[in-house]
Amino acid sequence: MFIDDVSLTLIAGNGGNGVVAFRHEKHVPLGGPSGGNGGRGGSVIFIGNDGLTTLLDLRYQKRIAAPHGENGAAKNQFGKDAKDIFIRVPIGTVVHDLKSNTIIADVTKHGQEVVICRGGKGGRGNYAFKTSRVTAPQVCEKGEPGEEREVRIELKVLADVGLVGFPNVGKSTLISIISAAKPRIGDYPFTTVAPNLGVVKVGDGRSFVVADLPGLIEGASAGAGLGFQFLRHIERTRLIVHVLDMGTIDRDPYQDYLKINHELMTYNKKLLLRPQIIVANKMDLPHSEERLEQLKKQVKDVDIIPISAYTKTNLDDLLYQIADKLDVVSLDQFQETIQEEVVEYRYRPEEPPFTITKDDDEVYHVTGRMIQKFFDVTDFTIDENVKLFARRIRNLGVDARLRELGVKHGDTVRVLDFEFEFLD
Ligand SMILES: Nc1nc2c(ncn2[C@@H]2O[C@H](COP(=O)(O)OP(=O)(O)OP(=O)(O)O)[C@@H](O)[C@H]2O)c(=O)[nH]1
Ligand SMILES: [Mg+2]
Repeated sequence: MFIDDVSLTLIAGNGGNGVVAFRHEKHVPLGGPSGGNGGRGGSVIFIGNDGLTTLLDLRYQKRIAAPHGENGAAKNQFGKDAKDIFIRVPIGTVVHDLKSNTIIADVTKHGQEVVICRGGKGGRGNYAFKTSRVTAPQVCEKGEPGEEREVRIELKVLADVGLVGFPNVGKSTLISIISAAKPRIGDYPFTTVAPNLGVVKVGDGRSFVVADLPGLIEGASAGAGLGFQFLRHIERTRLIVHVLDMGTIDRDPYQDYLKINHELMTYNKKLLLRPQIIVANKMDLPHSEERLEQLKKQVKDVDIIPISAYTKTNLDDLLYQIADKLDVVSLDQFQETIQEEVVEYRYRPEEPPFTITKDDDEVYHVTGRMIQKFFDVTDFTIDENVKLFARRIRNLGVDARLRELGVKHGDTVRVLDFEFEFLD
């Protein structure tokens, strides 16, 4: 719905492989293990940056991959860790994992780092497997694969300026003449049902983004009208421009002003700390001047800018005042008045280490998080490593469980997508 929304694939680097090696010493046949560990794969990390306002940098990318870790080497040399990839994203960036359909990150602060895809750990070389009993291990691990995710990235920072006010006061009319936005405008309440965004350029070159929001009514903070969800959007704007109708006979601008502020405050007390400007609109209509004088007496602490969106009067003054106000509201100050906690979620399903099911052909099938993890780091071309894999899954309790299920020596068992003979 809003400014930006991009989908792409992010891939962390694989860990480097560990190796099997032995020191060569004269007269010592196996001079002690010396295979080093692989290095860590690079992670893909998002970092909040308040200088960015769009996801444009990501728009034309389909895939971003971090480098792999280096393999270990003989003489117990560790492979180098790969460099992480840092992707700068604007504040308000929300990252959805498309596969699990969950939100995995919500970047709300400058400098906030969120690891989106974790680099794979390096595999251990045979030096790491040396124990007092096994002095010449032949085993090593492959590096773990880096995480890969399909993500949808959405920018939720709505705008610099939010236009608020009762329905029909002229919010959409205003945005339609100060920006290129083309909202529906109508002589009846609730013409606008979803926010419209417009980029406004000021005469001196400054620019800002304005959101025209659906009108609020009394009780909006409790869910009346279209209220509640749009109050959330107001929360994400830096400056509130409060539009009042000065010309329509049956409206009392001051009461309107109080009511809307009451709704804002009920929704989030801190919203009243957000800077406001009052736009006294419809100054082309009769009696508006008297009402303006009246309003100026009633509201003393907020700037009131009289305009007519209809006759396009005094709009330049309004835009300069908005731009000046925005210049002095720091983003930090704005974030302090956001109600939500800084959230940083990662999807961690509570999966069991393994599960055993029976396939259609009556073969037992072992799958699961830990099995996959051990599988990924095993180089099955090396006998010793296959044995290590077998030992590891036995330690998880897989063999015992298979035996309970009635599997006998020599039976076929499927582990992930591969078939093994069960040796008891
Ligand atoms: N006379 C006069 N009429 C105006 C002015 N600004 C807007 N209007 C009229 O007021 C009516 C409502 O305008 P909108 O811009 O749709 O109002 P809104 O605040 O966006 O209303 P909602 O979307 O329902 O919240 C339209 O008929 C506009 O033509 C103005 O400065 N003077
Ligand atoms: Mg409107």
